[in-house]
Amino acid sequence: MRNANGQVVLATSNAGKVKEFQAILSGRGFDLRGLGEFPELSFPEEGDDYEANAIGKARAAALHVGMPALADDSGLEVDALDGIPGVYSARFGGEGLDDRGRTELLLERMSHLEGEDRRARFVCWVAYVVPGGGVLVSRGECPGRILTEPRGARGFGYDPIFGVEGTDLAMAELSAQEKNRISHRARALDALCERIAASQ
Ligand code: ITT
Repeated sequence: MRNANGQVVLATSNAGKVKEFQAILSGRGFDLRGLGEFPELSFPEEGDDYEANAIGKARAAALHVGMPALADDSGLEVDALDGIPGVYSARFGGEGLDDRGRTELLLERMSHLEGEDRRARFVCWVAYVVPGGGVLVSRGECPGRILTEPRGARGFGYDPIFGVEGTDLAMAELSAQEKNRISHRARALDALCERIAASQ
C-alpha cells in the first residue's frame, strides 16, 4: 500500500506531533512530507470519535495532495472524570486556552482527587490513507497518572502533568528518545507499520 518512493504526507498542524512522527518513523522507509508545502489544505471539523477523526484528517490530505497520508487523533483520558478531556483534549476549556491553560484547568478540575483517582492514559489512533485506495488504522495507549503540578519542559500538550506509569517522572521530563519508545503514538505507529507491511 506504500508508494514506490515511500512518500507520505503528515496530516497534522501540531508541530509537536510532526517531530514525534519523524523520530518514530525514521529508518522505516518513509519519505515524510510536512503540510508546509500545502498551506491551502484545511481539515474537516473534528467530531467525537478518535478513529473517524484520524481517518478524516488523513483522507483530506491524501485526496488533496495525491499521495498517501498519515494522521492521528489523540487525547488524554482521566478515569475518575469519565475519560475527560479525551477526544476533546485539544479543545478542552474552549478556544481561548493554550497548552498551559488547558493543563491548569485540568489540575483545577482534579484538585479533589487523590491516589488511584488520578489514573489516566494517553490514547492515539493513527490512520494511513492511500488516495483512491485503502485505509489502515491502529490504536496505542500509554498508562499513567495526573500529577499535582507541572514538571519538565519537553514534549507538548499535557506532557508536564502526565506521570509515566512505573516511574517518578513526568512525560515532559523524558528525553524525546524515551518518550518515543513508550508513548501512545509510538505504540500506535508500531502497530500501523506492521499492518502496512502485511498489506504489501
Ligand atoms: P492536529 O489535529 O492538527 O493533528 P491537534 O493538536 O488538534 O493537531 P488532536 O485533535 O489529535 O490534535 O488533539 C490531541 C490533543 O491531545 C493535543 O492537542 C494535546 O493537547 C493532547 N495530546 C495528544 N498527544 C499528546 C502527547 O503526546 N503529549 C501531550 N499531549 C498530547
